[in-house]
Amino acid sequence: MNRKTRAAHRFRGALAGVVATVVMFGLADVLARAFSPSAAPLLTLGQAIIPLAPPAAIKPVIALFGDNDKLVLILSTGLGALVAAGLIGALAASRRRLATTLLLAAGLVPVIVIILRPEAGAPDIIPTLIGIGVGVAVFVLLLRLGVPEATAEATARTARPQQPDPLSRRRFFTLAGAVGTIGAVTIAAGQTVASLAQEAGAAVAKLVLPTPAKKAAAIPAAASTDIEGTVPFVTEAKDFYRIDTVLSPPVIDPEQWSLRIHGMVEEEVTLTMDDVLDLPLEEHHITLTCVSNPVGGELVGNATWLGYPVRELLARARPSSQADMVLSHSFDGFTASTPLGALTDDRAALLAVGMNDEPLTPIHGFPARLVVPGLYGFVSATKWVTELEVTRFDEKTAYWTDRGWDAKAPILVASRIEVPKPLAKVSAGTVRVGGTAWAQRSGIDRVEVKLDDGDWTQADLAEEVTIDTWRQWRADFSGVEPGTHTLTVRATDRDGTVQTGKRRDSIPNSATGHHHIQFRVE
Ligand SMILES: Nc1nc2c(c(=O)[nH]1)N[C@H]1C(S)=C(S)[C@@H](COP(=O)(O)O)O[C@H]1N2
Ligand SMILES: [Mo]
Repeated sequence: MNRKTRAAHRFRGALAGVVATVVMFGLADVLARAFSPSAAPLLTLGQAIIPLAPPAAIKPVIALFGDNDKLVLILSTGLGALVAAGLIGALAASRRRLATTLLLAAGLVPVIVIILRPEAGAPDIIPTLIGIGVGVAVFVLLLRLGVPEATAEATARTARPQQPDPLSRRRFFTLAGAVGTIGAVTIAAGQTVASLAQEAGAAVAKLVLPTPAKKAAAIPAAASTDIEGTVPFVTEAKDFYRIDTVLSPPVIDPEQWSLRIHGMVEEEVTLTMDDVLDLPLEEHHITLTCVSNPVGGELVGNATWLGYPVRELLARARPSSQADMVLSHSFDGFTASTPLGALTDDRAALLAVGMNDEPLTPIHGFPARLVVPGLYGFVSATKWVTELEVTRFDEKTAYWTDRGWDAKAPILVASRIEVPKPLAKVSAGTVRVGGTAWAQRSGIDRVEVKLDDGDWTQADLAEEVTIDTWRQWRADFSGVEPGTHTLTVRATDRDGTVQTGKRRDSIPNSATGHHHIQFRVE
């Protein structure tokens, strides 16, 4: 066989491998929806990679892709699987049996991953097994139709009947393309079914929020600068940033949920959702911030949370005087370390069940989560919270602390420019600038903006709602000349801390630096 035919056969083999794998994932994913999402091979594979990935690689991905980090992970898992399948397929041009065995073995990897999941049951592997069966069959069929067995292997088995002539190039590619398309469509269908099912959220519908015993003060109109293009003062749940380590949020039945307060306490306390809903719940406006937010970034949101003060819950359990930390545990295994003091002082640290007059959505922690003013989410805002373990910083560590992040992380004063947008074209005359600043627990005292290398100019601040909410600001610059300009912003909190201009990475306790943008005056 000449080199060129050999290469062509390798290519056909690779294509057969890729197509078979697409079919396998597609079929298994769609079938998995009938069992449980944890039976979906692509999802479980991606999920299994998260704890293996070096932390140094995770946070940059979050910083780069923000809320899309999960999509990136799933796509790269899928891409990795396809590349592997392509290589195995190419091998089939010379070693058909070995290649088929390898493909089968590779298909068993997600099966093992699924079995190893704590919540997995035997039916969970059925979709993937069926997917593998059909996928391997597709592989064998495509090889038989389009890739003649290599001479050495074929002559060794002369007893076998003569092979049929391989399909023409065009026919083979059409066939492979058609089967591949069917597989791809199944994957898309599976994803759509999954997201619809989640939206339906039967579990969410079970939870009816009571009228708050203590309403939050209404948000005054003056809290917004109303500059077109600025981020709204209240973030809707659907626009609220999302950061967590699960690919699909756990859907928890509120009737099954409970919160256990234990550890260094005099009395262990367990509450059901009915217990929580019977308590006098309070509403508070609180701005939540992610430590991974890059300077000027969008991993920050402000909502009206409904919940019960953690302070009161802890008072029932009576923490030991030796304790200095609460390790909150999530249903999914995530943990956060919060200084005990931040949960017992007078701030509105909440066991939250509502967000902007609605129950929490599954991705924001349904049925219950923590919200603690003044601390980054990774050390305080545990979603799907199930346990509060009273302990000590020198005894227990939290999820991100084990991955190189600080055990304690108070939110630093920050500000960002929202208008004009980076590289926007603005007409000559007065340039209107607007944005948001935050310094939870302290409050924003001052925001200053600088045009090019000019002096810092004080911005006008919108009304403050509470020291735990972000604050909008605006500034006008008149007589700005045509050409390219830079705007820089910095904020100062009520303790007098001026936002530092020193650039620093977000690990281990948040990025620093001044946000600046460029724009053009026409
Ligand atoms: N169970 C769980 N809770 C979690 C996390 C997580 O990974 N798992 N991430 C935390 C981080 S890093 C942040 S910034 C906030 C984000 O909350 P949001 O997704 O509702 O905006 O949730 C926190 N709570
Ligand atoms: Mo975060």
